[in-house]
Amino acid sequence: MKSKILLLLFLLSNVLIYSQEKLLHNNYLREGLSLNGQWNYIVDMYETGYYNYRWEPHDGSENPGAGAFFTNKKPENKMDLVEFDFDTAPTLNVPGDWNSQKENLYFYEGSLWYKKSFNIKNYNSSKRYYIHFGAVNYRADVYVNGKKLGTHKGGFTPFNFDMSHLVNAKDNFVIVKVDNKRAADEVPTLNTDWWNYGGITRDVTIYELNETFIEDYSLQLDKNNNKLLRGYIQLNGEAKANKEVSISIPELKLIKIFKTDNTGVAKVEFSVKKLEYWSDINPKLYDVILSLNDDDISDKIGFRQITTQGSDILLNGKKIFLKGISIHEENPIRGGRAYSMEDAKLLLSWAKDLGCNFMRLAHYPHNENMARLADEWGIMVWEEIPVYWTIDWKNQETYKKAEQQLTEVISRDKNRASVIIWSMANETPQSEPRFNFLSNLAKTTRTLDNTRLISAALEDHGKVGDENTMIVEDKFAEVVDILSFNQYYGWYGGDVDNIKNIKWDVNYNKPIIISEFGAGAKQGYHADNLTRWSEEFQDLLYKETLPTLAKIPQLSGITPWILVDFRSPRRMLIPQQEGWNRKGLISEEGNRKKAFYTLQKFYKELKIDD
Ligand code: GCB
Repeated sequence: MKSKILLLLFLLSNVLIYSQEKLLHNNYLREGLSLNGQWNYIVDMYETGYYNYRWEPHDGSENPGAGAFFTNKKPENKMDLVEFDFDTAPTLNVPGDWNSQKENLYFYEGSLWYKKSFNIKNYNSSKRYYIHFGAVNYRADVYVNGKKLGTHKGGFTPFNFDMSHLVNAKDNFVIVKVDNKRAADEVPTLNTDWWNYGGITRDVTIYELNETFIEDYSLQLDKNNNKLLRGYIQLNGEAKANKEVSISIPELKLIKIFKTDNTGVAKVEFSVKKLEYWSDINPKLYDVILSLNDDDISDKIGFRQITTQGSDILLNGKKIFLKGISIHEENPIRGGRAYSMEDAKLLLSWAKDLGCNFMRLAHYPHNENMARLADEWGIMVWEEIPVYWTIDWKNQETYKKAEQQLTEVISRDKNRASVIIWSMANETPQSEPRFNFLSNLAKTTRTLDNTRLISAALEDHGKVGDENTMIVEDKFAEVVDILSFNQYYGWYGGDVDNIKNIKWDVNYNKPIIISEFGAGAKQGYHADNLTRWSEEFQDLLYKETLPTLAKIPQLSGITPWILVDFRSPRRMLIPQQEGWNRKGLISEEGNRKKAFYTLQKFYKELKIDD
């Protein structure tokens, strides 16, 4: 009997995985209590705080043993044995990865426990309290006051839990077990070309909410009618059915009232007479206020249409060229994962200087500041999930993990005008299971959001018997709106001198984005332009590649690889790499390489013919 109960409890604890609440939308502009700052931590290589010595999880038991770290247990008397203490443990800053904060954690992949104590000012037992994480890489097991809230997997997307039933005004504590071990069936998988930074890498915030509150909403310009705004408002709480909710846009002198249905959802649809459209040239954002009774939340939303016609991309009906750059989520100057508005300003100001109106946020969802600032500064955005290289295509659980991350990023950024493309994957090897996997992701994306375009970074390869012709043949190219592919002629194969003779023969009447090309260069290393790793070599590759790509008739944009050198465990050549992928146009110290100016000039002189 006892073992049956234990089994049931164990199964229940597994059911809790993925059981976090629906995302609280626009946490960005809601007022909250920040839990950022110093958190105590314990490194737990052997998962001693999670499993007992029979390798059974402590949190599967009603009476977790003295070794369970999430209980925050203290010795009750001088005889008592407790082999951990958060209060005497060292601290890490949150948000922030552990690798860049502590030298001895630089290469660490494994489990690490965080703990933070908190009080809730003006605590009111009739309110609801949510704890929200911007991102934790990769798996987070979250406990409040010794009880488990749930588990989240996926290192780059937000999640939240309702912890109302567990918190009080004073002396609360939250404990998070973070595990960044890579695994073959996860997303991403074992092999990536970026640093696997572990930790609570984005903000942690507590939100105080009314019993019934606005949980989620969307407001977008209809893709076919540029005078129609559409979306929904979703309430959460006991009294969510048949409630009046309103949307107002003061600048347009407009207030609209809607009623929720039995599930707490109000469909929103109304026409507007005059609207200034968001674009890269005029990044117009409107203040939008949503109200339930006298509880308001506000947002800043831009309205625009992004469509394709033949091989053109149209922004508000006008052909555009996407002058882009690929970016990893790193602030090389501070070191480590980027997370703050200051980090976003640094990266986006470099992209602006380069002359970009577009950026590819590779290879996973970046922190929300990036899309928010892009909204304000007029930079269009490609967002991507880490379905990278060889994912476990046949595994349904792996698919669910990818779909969950996709759903979470769409949920978070669905009201950002700057975000124009959802990318499903990067450089994935072709097969039937992969086609089904990606097609299902595309299907989900279209159901969740039909106002944006779908793409994926595919690959080209040489044509048999014609070494100067490259082709892209991929069944998934039929599914996407924009055909994007990475190409490294002159770096991973082919002669830099021969780039000018290369042709791309792409038989799809769709817009093309070259989602990557590039070459590695150590900033400050000068040699003749055929010497690898020299700034001159990288510059030559850009000088040869840009005009060659420009001849592709369907070319609608490029996002060269990459804005800044970034850390990668795959790049250990000394002295050229030293743990950095050197394809950046800017070094880790912020110094511009020669090719930066070549791309800048290309963008400046680029003419778009209608
Ligand atoms: C690629 C990958 C990117 C790598 C890059 C490289 O094709 O998409 O993640 O970092 O090549 O530098 O090799």
